[in-house]
Amino acid sequence: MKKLLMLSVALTMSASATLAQETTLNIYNWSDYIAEDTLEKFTAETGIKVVYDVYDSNEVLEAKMLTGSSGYDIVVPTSDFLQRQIGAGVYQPLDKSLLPNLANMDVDLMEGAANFDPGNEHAVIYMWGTTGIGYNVGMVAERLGEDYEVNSWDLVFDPEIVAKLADCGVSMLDAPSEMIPAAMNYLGLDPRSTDAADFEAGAAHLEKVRDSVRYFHSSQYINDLANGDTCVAVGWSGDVFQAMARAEEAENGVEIGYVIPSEGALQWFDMMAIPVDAPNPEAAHKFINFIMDAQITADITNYVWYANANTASMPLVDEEITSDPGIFPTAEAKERLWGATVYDARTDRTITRLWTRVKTGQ
Ligand code: SPD
Repeated sequence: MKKLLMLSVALTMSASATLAQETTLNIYNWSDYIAEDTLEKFTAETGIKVVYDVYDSNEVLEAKMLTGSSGYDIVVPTSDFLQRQIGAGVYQPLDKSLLPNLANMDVDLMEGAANFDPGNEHAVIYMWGTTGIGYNVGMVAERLGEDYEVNSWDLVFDPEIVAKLADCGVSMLDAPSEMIPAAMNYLGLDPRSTDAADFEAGAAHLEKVRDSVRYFHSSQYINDLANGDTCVAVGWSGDVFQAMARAEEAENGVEIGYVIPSEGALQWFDMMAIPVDAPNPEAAHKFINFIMDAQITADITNYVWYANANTASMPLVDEEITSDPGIFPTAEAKERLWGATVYDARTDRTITRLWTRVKTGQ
């Protein structure tokens, strides 16, 4: 009898291990946005295999989500895109009973995210950051003078200044809903405006500096800044810090700075969400809960240099990161940050059309 019981326990165990191993979780996340060992740890803990794809643009993710049947279980849209996609019925409500680690999350930041997803019904903050300017300290000083203080959008939006930097390589994000409002803000207009005339003005200003921009791309600048192949990039906070870290590791003499310009900048939240047609929502909930573990989130922040919204993780995050105002902005800098506007389809089309004109001149 005892032997029979042991056999049945052994069979049950191996059956559930096989079942777990057969389960695959399909994740679609931003590039350069996870620690080296996160997925390995998740598989070791749950037995769930992960297939992990990356993108570097909300527009690319949105196109896939609106088409449907993406096959993904977890995706990570930015909060403004998330809101529009929730409206289109793209995401399923979270089952919070499967997410006990929600207790680790920062209440204020989750409340901020709830502006885009009332009650945080569909998504949890993955990481957050700002869109500012990364620059090569030496190359910029060579061209603008040792005393030039980099603290303004002038660096990329003043046609005379950016022209002096064109030879060492200036890049901008290929992100129309960020670049055009940043230019509007520089002109003294409300970056959250949805007035077509304001978008026209922002785009027209970008056209004035277009000839000084080497490329528009949203991930290539990390390596280019790190290697000294470009000298200025409008970029996302953590990505610029990753460039700094890569340069330091390479010991190539490249020194990189990141600034949240004095005129203000966009603050954004990237959100983990489960598509309505996800093949494996149960495993997706397990993954979201796993990411909200204090140590796992701290490991990610320590690797990708992005701020997280997990209060319990903070004591485990390197002090070099928690004390850096480029990653966790000061209260004074926070006053100058603006949140993204959710655009309706018509406004979105206007922005896309203007962006083509900025990039191609047509
Ligand atoms: N390499 C990770 C980049 C994450 C950027 N998130 C997008 C923010 C859009 N406002």
